[in-house]
Amino acid sequence: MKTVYTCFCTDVIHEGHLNIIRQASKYGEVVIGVLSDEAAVKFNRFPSIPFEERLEQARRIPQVSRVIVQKEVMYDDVIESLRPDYVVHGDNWLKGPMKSIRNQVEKLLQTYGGQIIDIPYTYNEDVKRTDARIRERLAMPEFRRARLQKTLKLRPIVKALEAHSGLTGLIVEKTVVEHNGELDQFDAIWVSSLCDSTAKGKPDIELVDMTSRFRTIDDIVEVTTKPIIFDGDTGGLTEHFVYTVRSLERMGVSAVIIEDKVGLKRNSLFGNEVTQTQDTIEHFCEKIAAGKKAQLTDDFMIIARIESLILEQGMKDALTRAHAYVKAGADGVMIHSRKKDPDEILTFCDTFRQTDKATPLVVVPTSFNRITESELARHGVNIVIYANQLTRSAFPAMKNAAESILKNHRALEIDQKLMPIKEIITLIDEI
Ligand code: SPV
Ligand code: MG
Repeated sequence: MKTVYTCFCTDVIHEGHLNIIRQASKYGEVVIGVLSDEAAVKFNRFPSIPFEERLEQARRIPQVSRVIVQKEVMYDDVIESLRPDYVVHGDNWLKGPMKSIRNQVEKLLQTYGGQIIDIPYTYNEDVKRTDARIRERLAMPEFRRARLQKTLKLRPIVKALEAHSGLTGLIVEKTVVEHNGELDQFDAIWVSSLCDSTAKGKPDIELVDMTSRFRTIDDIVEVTTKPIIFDGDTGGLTEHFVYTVRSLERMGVSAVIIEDKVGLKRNSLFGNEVTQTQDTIEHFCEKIAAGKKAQLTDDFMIIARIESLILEQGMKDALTRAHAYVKAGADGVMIHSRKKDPDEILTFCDTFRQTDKATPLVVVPTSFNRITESELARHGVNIVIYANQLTRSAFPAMKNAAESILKNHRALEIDQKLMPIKEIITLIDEI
């Protein structure tokens, strides 16, 4: 009896999957691999049902003789231990980033004469509806809000990228790359005050009011499912911050980060080049505690951002504040720096981790951008935020297009640098 292997990364088994199994069973005994949560979040959508349930669903399919766990996106371990005669998959893996998985499977099977069978993917109304329903479920506020804490358990380091509109939200949501045989994607969306303000043509001084910031969140939540980390600036008055916490929770935001500054807030990357005032430990702790008291769900996180290194107040001050803020109820600590060298950030993380092994640490490596995610993770960092790169990449591209049209009195010259019209009109899915 030949062995036929297929791997599932789905929450709902629909007609398309059953068709693959039916076809597979014609070639031999069918073994299904269910992709682990850790592997699923790397390149596909976040599982909306527990792993055990996904295993159970696979076991219930009549033609399946065995269900195993596939722990990696790539099939290497499974192929080595199972040595299937056939690997069956929907032909949707013939294009896009999934093609690299297929190429690797093909290479492995060739070493012993195994074969791939590509089954035409079923795209009917029922399958489309099922797909849309899973997406909708992931976008529900209850689910999205809880997802950051779940992701923190599944990822060695959670990667957030800035979004300030529906379109940039879609980029964070949908970008998947294959690199060096690995597939990867972003885990969360950072709603930056700098980029949200910049997109509105305003300075980053808490001028864009909360109602307007919430509109940006609305635009993003309408088209995405990933967890949102909101840049709450100073949090404003404590009496106002408690309302902000409730509103963010209601919208399905997972976390707010507030910084320990008072008065006119200026962007941290100015450092002491402009006047910025740090809050007292006591007052900021009160704000954190009030926010925690106002919070209604266990999912939401209030993360305290320490500006001591930005304002050159020293490492000792930064660490004292970190421990005080955690004691006041902060669910995480963000430490910021505008140095090119990551040394002070790493010293902070190492020292903090000597006494606090659990509280999530967040960094924003805009200036110290040479450091890699795995190095940060080794120093105990849990969340890395790429805070402004989409805005900074789009602005020069748009300016260049405007200048080219003005110079040439037509759009021909810039056209080759632009996204084809056909692509832009198909970028957005219609329901
Ligand atoms: C933001 O993205 O708005 C931030 C990070 O607060 S920074 O600009 O580095 O202060
Ligand atoms: Mg900000």
